[in-house]
Amino acid sequence: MTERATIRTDWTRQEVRQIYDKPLLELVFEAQQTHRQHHVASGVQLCQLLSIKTGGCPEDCAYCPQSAHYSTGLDKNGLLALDEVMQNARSAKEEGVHRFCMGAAWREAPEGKEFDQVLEMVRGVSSLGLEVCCTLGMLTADQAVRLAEAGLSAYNHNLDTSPEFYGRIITTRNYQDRLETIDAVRKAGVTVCCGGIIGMGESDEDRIGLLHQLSTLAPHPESVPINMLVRVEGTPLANAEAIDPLVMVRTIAAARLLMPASRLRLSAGRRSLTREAATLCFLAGANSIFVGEKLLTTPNPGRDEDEFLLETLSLNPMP
Ligand code: SAM
Ligand code: DTB
Ligand code: SF4
Repeated sequence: MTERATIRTDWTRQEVRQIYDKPLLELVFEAQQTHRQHHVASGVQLCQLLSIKTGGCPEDCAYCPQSAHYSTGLDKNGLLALDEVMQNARSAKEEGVHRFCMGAAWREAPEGKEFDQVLEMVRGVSSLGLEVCCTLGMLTADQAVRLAEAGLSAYNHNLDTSPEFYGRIITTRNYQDRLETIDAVRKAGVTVCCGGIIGMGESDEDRIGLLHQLSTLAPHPESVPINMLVRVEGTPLANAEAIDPLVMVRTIAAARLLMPASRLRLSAGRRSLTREAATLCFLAGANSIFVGEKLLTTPNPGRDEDEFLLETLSLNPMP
């Protein structure tokens, strides 16, 4: 390996803008160079999602099919039983999945019996030798510690967009709430998974703002999911204008240069990317994907399709 790019958490917004605004081919080239200094170029992490509590969420996130504020025709479901979660996790493991991520449509993780059940799920999944991640909404410091003790590897909590655009997407919580949960996760010794969504009608400057926020978290989130909005009928963003896939490529490449050692996950929205666009995302530094027919509630490419893609690109799933 050649000399590694230093990892900085003191980026100015102007520096982030300069990187984001580079000519696309130059940006992707530099991102791939940095990628190779910090990662095995042919490696990809496969993650699988499971919605352990679906729908009826009190938050009003404009993109989300699970918000109780919108009628999306989604079937609601209370907390799944441990058995069902374990069955899912076992088959994910058999399919070569490396990280299993459990998501719940909560504003904040509950106290009491339900939280104890989640801790059981974390213990169970971790006992299979899988990395285990949860995304349960806001956490207290104490809940973060209890999740850590149960064996949680990572906690997903996205900043979603720039601080300026945030209020246009969500009104029931603020940016500071998000930062506080991320801080609690970090202090509990759990790795942080934090990223955002593009294609919500935000501007380049908002994407720059998001990247600036993520890349000045110290230390950087170990994993950064970049989601492309999945437009769901019934949500306020159902008719948002489709985003140019090359904006996704640009955002990933900039993220790679800003956070050289983080794992960048090409997350929601892959069904709207061609094989060629996905290839450019990998070239720009993406090295993780969600596999399986479903994300939390919306469809994802099938396993056959993904295997064909990884084989074509000679990408090897992390053991
Ligand atoms: N309720 C918890 C929370 O919001 O933190 C956890 C579950 S929530 C569904 C997890 C993440 O999924 C959100 O932060 C958002 O970034 C992403 N997400 C939700 N709906 C999406 C959509 N339609 N398209 C793309 N990403 C989406
Ligand atoms: C993340 O950033 N993307 C995943 C995971 N973290 C939890 C969720 C995507 C959800 C897409 C909409 C759905 O399937 O409900
Ligand atoms: Fe609730 Fe999370 Fe969906 Fe927002 S993104 S409505 S918090 S489930």
